[in-house]
Amino acid sequence: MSQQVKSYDMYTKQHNMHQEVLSGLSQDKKTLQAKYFYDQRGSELFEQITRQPEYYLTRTELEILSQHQVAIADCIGPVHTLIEYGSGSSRKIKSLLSSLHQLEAYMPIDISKEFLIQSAHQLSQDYPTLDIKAVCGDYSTPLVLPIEDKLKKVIFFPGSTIGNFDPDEAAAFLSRSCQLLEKGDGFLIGIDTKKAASVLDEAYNDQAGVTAQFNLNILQHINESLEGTFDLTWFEHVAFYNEAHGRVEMHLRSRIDQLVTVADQTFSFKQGETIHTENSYKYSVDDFQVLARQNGFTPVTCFTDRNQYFSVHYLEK
Ligand code: AVJ
Repeated sequence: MSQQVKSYDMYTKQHNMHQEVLSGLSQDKKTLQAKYFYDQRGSELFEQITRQPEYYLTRTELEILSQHQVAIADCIGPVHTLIEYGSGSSRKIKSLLSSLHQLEAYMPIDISKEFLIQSAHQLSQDYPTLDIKAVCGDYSTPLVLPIEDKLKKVIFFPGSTIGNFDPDEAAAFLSRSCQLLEKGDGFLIGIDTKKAASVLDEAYNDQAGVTAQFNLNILQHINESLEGTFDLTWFEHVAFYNEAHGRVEMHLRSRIDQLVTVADQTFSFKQGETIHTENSYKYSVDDFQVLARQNGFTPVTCFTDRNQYFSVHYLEK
């Protein structure tokens, strides 16, 4: 194991998950938070989603990052520490690690611990002089990070993952991130744009059924972590673009009337009733720049692909 990877565990999964899952399932309209997709299997399934032909997001973002690699590095300028929220497999960071000026340290943050640590060690092989601090944490809540204030920092938040937050949560998240930064520090964020419903519907309903497996896996994760009795064969994947709200919604629909127990609490499902498992909000370039300005940032540049399917914004505090 390499010396250059340090890890920090700042996530108390059992406690939070127990309370949040039970309260979500007790609502009139049952919900689960999207972060509970990401156990080891869920992180692997998400990796597979990113390789599906219909799921244009990751491919397009990678293309933007590599095409504009030099412009992005120049626009950011010298930077000491790069922080990444939801680093997953750390696949997107590579073009930045290679091109940013004077980078010394990389801090990947993810909720999926083993996946995070594996990825950090793998990355250290390719970047042997980089100081890597892997933080297992839930960035949807306030986090105190092991960083030094005076050195220039950039936060990287790719994948349009901010789209999983409702607009008011996204605003709170941006303003919390801004407080973590000093004047002159930056925020590089990937945002999926609004587009034809058919393109979005296909992206979240791939032919191979990987997104369906990913969605259902949240029930398996609950079964394993909270002694749940979900039978995955009695739920089905539903995903569609809700144009009025500018978001893709994912649900799990009960195929029958049934009872399910989680951590000694029993929940009843009517046939056709759904658990809302994810929102994935889409933002036009202007929408997002307004949101950024309202929460302490100055938009500097926005990079997109030729179809304007995806955008990467650089913001400064
Ligand atoms: C990782 C949150 C960006 O919302 O597109 C992929 C997760 N859900 N397919 C997204 C996801 C269904 C993804 N994010």
